[in-house]
Amino acid sequence: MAKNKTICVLGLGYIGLPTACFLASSGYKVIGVDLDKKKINKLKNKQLPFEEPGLQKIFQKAFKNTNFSVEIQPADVFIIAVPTPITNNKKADLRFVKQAAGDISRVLKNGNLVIIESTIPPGTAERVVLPILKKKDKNLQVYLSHAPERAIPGRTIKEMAENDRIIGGIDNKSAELTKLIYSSFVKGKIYLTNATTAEFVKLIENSFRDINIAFANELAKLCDNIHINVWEAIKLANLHPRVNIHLPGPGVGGHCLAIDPWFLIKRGVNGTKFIKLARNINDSMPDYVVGRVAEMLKEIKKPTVTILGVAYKADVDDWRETPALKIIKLAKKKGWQVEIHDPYVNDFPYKIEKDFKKTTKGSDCIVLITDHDFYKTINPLEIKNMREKNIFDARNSINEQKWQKAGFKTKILGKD
Ligand code: SAJ
Repeated sequence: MAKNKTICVLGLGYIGLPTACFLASSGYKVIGVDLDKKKINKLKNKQLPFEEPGLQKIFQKAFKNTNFSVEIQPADVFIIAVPTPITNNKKADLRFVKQAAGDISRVLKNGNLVIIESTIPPGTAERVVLPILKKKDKNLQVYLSHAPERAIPGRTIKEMAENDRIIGGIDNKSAELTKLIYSSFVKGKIYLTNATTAEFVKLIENSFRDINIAFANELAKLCDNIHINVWEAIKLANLHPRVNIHLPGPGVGGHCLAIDPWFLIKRGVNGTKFIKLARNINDSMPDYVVGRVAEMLKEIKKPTVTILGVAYKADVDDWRETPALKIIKLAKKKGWQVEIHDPYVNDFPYKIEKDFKKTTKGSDCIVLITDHDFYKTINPLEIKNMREKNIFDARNSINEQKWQKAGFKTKILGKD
């Protein structure tokens, strides 16, 4: 597709914004649309609304080819990159996708291409989005595809350019046209299929990882019972050429693994027992962590705990679906006083202290939830203001000997 075409990207979040930047810096005219006025104003002022390694560089390169707006505008190609949350009863909440499709339908012209990046349940492009796009005119020629993203937060820019991609069209031409757009910046291979298969593939990728982590979490619980070290056991098992067990932790967070498997679970004819079981195991981890910490604190009346890290994973500022939130709520329910530290996260439901030393004052236990690199720089010898020196590490991130030498009683998840 000629680079003089205009591409309108709806939703300027962790995926939409980098995608818009990649397309604009490879020569397309891009209109970035987001309902958040504050975000649009920031972008217009050349400021990024969130941090991601490498984003600043492509944002600067893209700026001259990009317009930011809260209003949809006519274009040749539309990319939907809005969130798909889950409802309270764990069904895909397609509100934002439907709204984006409705907005596009107002400006859609014959021969336009619509690409859905947002993660959606199988069949959504054909059965939900297409009818909305054609609502006004059933005879309108619309090309429609699903091009699910595969980039991991923290490495989004690198992976968006380098990973292979799957593109599924409602017909061959839709898939081919989408491939042309993405090959302007994707260096990996692009494989074409139909829209429903692409929707399914995205969901099984994330479910695979969720199930693998659930297995690791179950192993951690087992090892606590058998009194061996799960981290060592997994490392040794992974030396087998066909074994690749993921790592245990305080639970699975983020906007992908904690949500996407539900889109499959809800479609199972007789229930998708395996995927659901994995979700339940991972969701049980915050409770398990609090139980282990409670064992450490059983002699202490009205304990104070210091939570280190509320981001859903290391070195990001994203706390969506973070297990830390459940852990904090459970700790408070037990009557513990909770102090919270995170070097990156802001706008959290609870107060986050940025000065690490303040959070350990009078504390009875440090509970390390997110293994930010920052925490590896802490010298335990310098922590002198705690009431009791305990640390529970849910990520196997600390140097245990160093902390023990500094007088700490240590416990590591799965290493009892
Ligand atoms: N986690 C573990 N143990 C592990 C790996 C991760 O407990 O061994 C936890 C993390 O701490 C975090 C959660 O799982 O709480 C998810 O983190 P992640 O790094 O596994 O994945 P995300 O959610 O950041 O990104 C995933 C990726 N999917 C896969 O690797 C299959 C990414 O490629 C997708 O693009 C992204 O979901 C998405 O947007 O769907």
